[in-house]
This record gives sequence, structure tokens and C-alpha cells, in this order.
Amino acid sequence: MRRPAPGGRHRPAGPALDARRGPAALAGLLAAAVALGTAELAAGLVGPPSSPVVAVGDVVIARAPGPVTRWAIATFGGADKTVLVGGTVLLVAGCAAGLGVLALRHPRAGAAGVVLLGGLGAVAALTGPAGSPLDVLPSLVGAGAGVLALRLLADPLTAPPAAQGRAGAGLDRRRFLLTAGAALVAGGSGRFLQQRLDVAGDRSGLTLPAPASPAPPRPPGADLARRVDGLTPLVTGNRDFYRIDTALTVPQIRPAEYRLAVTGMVAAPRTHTLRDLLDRDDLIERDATLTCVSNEVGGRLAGTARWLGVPLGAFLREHGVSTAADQLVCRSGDGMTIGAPTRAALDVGDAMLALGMNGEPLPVEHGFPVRMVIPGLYGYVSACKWLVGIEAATFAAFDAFWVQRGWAAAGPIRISSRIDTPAAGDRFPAGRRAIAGVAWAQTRGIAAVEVRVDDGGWLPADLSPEVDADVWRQWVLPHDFAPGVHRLAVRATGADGEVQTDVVTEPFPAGATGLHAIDVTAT
Ligand SMILES: Nc1nc2c(c(=O)[nH]1)N[C@H]1C(S)=C(S)[C@@H](COP(=O)(O)O)O[C@H]1N2
Ligand SMILES: [Mo]
Repeated sequence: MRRPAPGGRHRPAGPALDARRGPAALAGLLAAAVALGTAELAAGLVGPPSSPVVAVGDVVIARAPGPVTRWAIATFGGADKTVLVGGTVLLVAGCAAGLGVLALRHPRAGAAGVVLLGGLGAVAALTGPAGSPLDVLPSLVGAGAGVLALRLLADPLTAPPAAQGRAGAGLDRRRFLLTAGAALVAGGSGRFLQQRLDVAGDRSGLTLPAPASPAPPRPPGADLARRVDGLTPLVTGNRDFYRIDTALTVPQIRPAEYRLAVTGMVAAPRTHTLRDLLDRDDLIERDATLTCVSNEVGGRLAGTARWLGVPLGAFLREHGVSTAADQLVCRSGDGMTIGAPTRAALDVGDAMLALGMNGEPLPVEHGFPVRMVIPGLYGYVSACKWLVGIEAATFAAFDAFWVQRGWAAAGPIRISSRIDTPAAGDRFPAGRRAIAGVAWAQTRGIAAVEVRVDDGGWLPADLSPEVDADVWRQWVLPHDFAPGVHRLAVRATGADGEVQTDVVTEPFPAGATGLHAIDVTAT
């Protein structure tokens, strides 16, 4: 490579090139905006997953190596999807600005670049988990509009100097503004059109039946959060419930079109409508705490809700699931697979096909209209959302999505405890204050929680009354803090006698272990 001369690089195209670079990059950006806006418009007709940004994002999610996905979940948590979409758009913007500059000297190459980007979107949409040939349309239409916009904006920049004079230094303000406006209108109406596929209206129009077996009443004073500031509430509101899934666009399944197919190694395969499930006379309602395997020690990827649904064991037995089928491959409306152990699905009391969450139909992000809930197993091996298929199979014959990425095929939830208040790094006046948090060991229950302050012994905390072995328990320990920095640690003991280990392991591949410990300062 030749190094540029101190006085500036050689410019065979003349001194005006530098001045035209900015407008050319802007032309590229606007052309991309037109392309993406038009593609959103077309996706409004074809369906949101066919949007090139979504399609490319879906391919990234499906093909990203395990460590990358784990890093993204650990770093961004529930914001992972926003980061992915934002990153994709930034990447496209960077390419587009470059293509605009390229188009100055090589208009054809600039256009070819736009077509190439559109082609990538089309391939992504076609090969996506639920891709159909029609899904290539938004990318192709978008690319066409992008090429036109690039010509419209970049051509005046490449015109001979005489013509440029007329256009006013190449940057035709009116053209730029009109193009930007067109991109906004196209994108906006695309988004508007896409909303017509939302099932939020169908969801709010759905009335849940009363359960044949209601949840046992919660003991009086069950929620200690009413008395202790900063403590996690016993029941998590639907809006506050953590969300983890691979769905860049939330699957929109209309109640009237919903079908659940039970297939594979069963004596009586059958397909059920939502009505079939709602009209059953054996619906149960139970409180249970759901937990994600990606939860770090002290993390917040756990929540408790009152679930309403079809008892899973009874439902499966009606289909005569073969005893040789040790895995239930659960399929989601977006093609995602979750492999649940048949034993647990049949035998864990309170396992269900959930239809309701905290007195409402399942929120769309949490699996509307039907998801699985099996207490005691991490969500990635039990809690399939937007559930449309249950195939009785074997673990030997099939690896579900996360297992293909190295996660353990069996995912029993590890006993865990967390300090909610004070928070790590908090400063507060010396003297008496509460240390409090939650602990869980679903299906077994929590028997005790102990807290250690600095190098002292383990002090027993008070527990909230047990609601159900599947529900976390809150714990509180009032403590007299002397001035200074203190290290707090917590450990739980299960009703089965297991004491939470202090051995530290990462969430991957089978769930984190180790004790939650934090430093705080009393002043
Ligand atoms: N269809 C589908 N179901 C899914 C997932 C998913 O990615 N897709 N993620 C699972 C994981 S890893 C967890 S922890 C739970 C989370 O459920 P929530 O988002 O309702 O809290 O859903 C499970 N069900
Ligand atoms: Mo998870």
C-alpha cells in the first residue's frame, strides 16, 4: 500500500470529489432508508418475519455459535433483541454510506451492492425457520426501490460539472427531503399494516374458564414484600415477568386458527383446537416459579405466576404416549423446539398446558395462546411458548434447539437463593435494617435460608409461609450493622435436605451454582 502524501492523496477525478463524498454517503443512507422502508411496507402485506432486518436477525439467532448467544444473553438479557436489530440496522447503514460513495465513480457497482444486500435479506427470509417463497418479496422490492433512490440521488452528483452547477453543488435538497419523507411514509405504513396481524385484540376478547381445581388460597401474610422495602414480591406481575426467547417477532397465533398436534410415539395422535382445551372440565390453577438456565447467581431470570391450564399428565395419557418415548419434542409457532423429559411431563404434579397467567390469557410475549409449564425444570427444557406441536420421541433420536448448542439435555432447576436488599454496593446508615431476598427449589421446596455477615456464622432467616413447593420463598433477617464495609452471603436448604453448594459453576451447560455474596457499606 502506498502511504498518502502529506499534502493529500491523488484524486484523478478532480478536486470536487472530496466535497461530493458527504452528499454521496448521505445518498447511500437515504437509499437504504427507502429500501428498508419499502421492505417494511411489503412485509406489512406478507408478514413481519419476512422483513429483511428481522429475517437476517433470525438467521443470526439460529446460526450464532453457542458462546456468542450465551454472551449476548448474559450481557444484554432481555434487551438482546433490541441490540441485534439495532446492530443490523447500523451495519446496513455503514454499507449503504459506502455504496453511496462507491456510486460516485461506479454507479453500476453501487446499484449492484444494493441488490446484493437485498439478496442477502431474501435468502435469509427464505431459509428462516418458517420461511416460504413469498417471504423473499419484501427484500427484493426493497432492493428495487433502493436502486431507484440511489440513482435519483447519486446521479446528479456524478453528472458533468456544467450540469452540477444547475443542480447546486450536486446536493439537491428537495430530492433528498422528498426521498427521506418517502422512506418514512413507507416504513410507517408498513409498521401500521403489520399491526393488523397482532392478536392483542383476540387475546383481550378471550374469556378464561374457571378452573375445576383452583389454586389453594395463599396463607395470610404470605407476601413479605408488603413489609420489606426492596424485597421481590411473592407474585410477579405479567409486565414485570422476565422474558427469554429466540423470537425477534413475537409469533401471532389467532385463537380461531390455533391447533395443537400430538404426534409421534403415541397410540392416539390427535389435533386440538383452543376450544377443545378451554372447554375441558379438568382445568387446574397453580402457583409456580419459572426459572431460566441462563440465570447467573444473584440474577433476575426467575418469576412466579398463577398459571391456569390443562393438567399435562392426564392430557398425555389420553394419547397413550409410548413408554419408550423418553422425550417430548415441543414445537413453537416460530419453529423453535424444546425437548421435555416425558417422565416429568407425566409425573410432576401441576405440570400443565398453560392458557392463563395471573388471571389473564397468556400475554403474547409469554406464549399466547398455549405454553407448557413443568415445575422443577428450567424453561429451555420445559416451558415451550406458542406451543403448536408435541411429538413423543426419544432423546437419542433428536436434539432440541438449545441441546444442539451444547446445553444439557436434562435441566432440573438447581436450588438457589438471592439477596434483594440491600443491593450490592449500597450505602446506608449503620444500625438495624433488614437483609432480605428469595430462594427456590421447585418441586422440593425450601426448608431454610441462612445469611452470613462477614466472617460470622450462618444466621437463620425468617421465611415467608410456604405457598407451594413449586413457589419461591421470601426470607428476611434483621441485622445490626456496625459502621464499615460488610460482605453478605446467603444459602438455602431444600426440604429434601440439600444445602446449596458454595462451589461456583457457570450457567452453561446445566445452570449456575455458588452462593450470592455482595458488599455493602454502613456509614
Ligand atoms: N417458543 C419458545 N419457547 C420458549 C423459549 C423460546 O425461545 N421459544 N425460551 C424458553 C426459555 S429458555 C425460558 S427460560 C422460558 C422463559 O419464559 P418467559 O419468557 O415466559 O419468562 O421460555 C422457554 N420457552
Ligand atoms: Mo431459559
